[in-house]
Amino acid sequence: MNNLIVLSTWEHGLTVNNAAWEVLFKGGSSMDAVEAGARVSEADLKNTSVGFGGLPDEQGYVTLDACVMDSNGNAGSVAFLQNINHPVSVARKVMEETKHVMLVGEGARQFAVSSGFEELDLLTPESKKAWKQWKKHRREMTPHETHDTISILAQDRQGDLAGACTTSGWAYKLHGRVGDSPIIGAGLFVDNDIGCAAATGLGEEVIKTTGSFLVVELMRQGYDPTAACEGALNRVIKAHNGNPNFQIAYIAIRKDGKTGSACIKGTFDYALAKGKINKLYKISGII
Ligand code: SD4
Repeated sequence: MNNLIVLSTWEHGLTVNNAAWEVLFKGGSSMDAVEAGARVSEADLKNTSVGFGGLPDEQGYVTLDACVMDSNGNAGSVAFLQNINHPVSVARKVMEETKHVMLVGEGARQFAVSSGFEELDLLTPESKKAWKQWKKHRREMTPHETHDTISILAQDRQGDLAGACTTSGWAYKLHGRVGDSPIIGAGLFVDNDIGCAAATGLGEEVIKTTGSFLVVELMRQGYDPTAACEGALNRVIKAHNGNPNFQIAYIAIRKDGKTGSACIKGTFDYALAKGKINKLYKISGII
């Protein structure tokens, strides 16, 4: 029997992990676990980077990105989705019930509604107030400032791996902007023979380096999970002449259950549930 593992981004990963762990503990699959975990964050009104209560784009629209990938290499994703509370579950439905991997915008919304998802206004009075305040100065925010994207990875009793990402993305982004979180290979990648990885931080730079895929490929080459995360970050650092002024962090689980993480600069918190202990870890940047 395998050790159960849940690994997720940021401090609120602790509550996310609890929900995922409960699923694993009852014998559920890693896919069921990561979806259950991600949904906790999506429903959390205090989290202004994910789902309901997420900060809007510059025009005041909350637009959501999410994806899932399972142990069979199946993937599903939604991007620029509006008025639907649980994009991670819509992404799973895209994976399981369509011939496609990715649905975006109005088409994704229509698919969600026809699949029985409830429509609601995701802009809370608090987020609306913050957006109105922001409009007065229009200062550019970085994902590092509004950094609560949930990326979650899990390994179940069978040793099978799965992952999910869900976010409202870069606060006050251009209308139509899509980040790394719904892009398979960028925000998330799972190879059940090797391991899985997921990202948080400046999505544009994660996309340009196909970050999570790269972390998994480095593990395939023999890098340990933390070294693989560092290797992927070093590509970004090199592209920015050794001194990028933004944050990216990766989390990774190798097939043998070893976990790892790395971030570019400052600090990054991740939550790891393993061997019945669910704990927050703080790491420092590699530059
Ligand atoms: C994005 N990667 O949309 C997301 C933002 C993020 O923590 O991770 N924030 O670019």
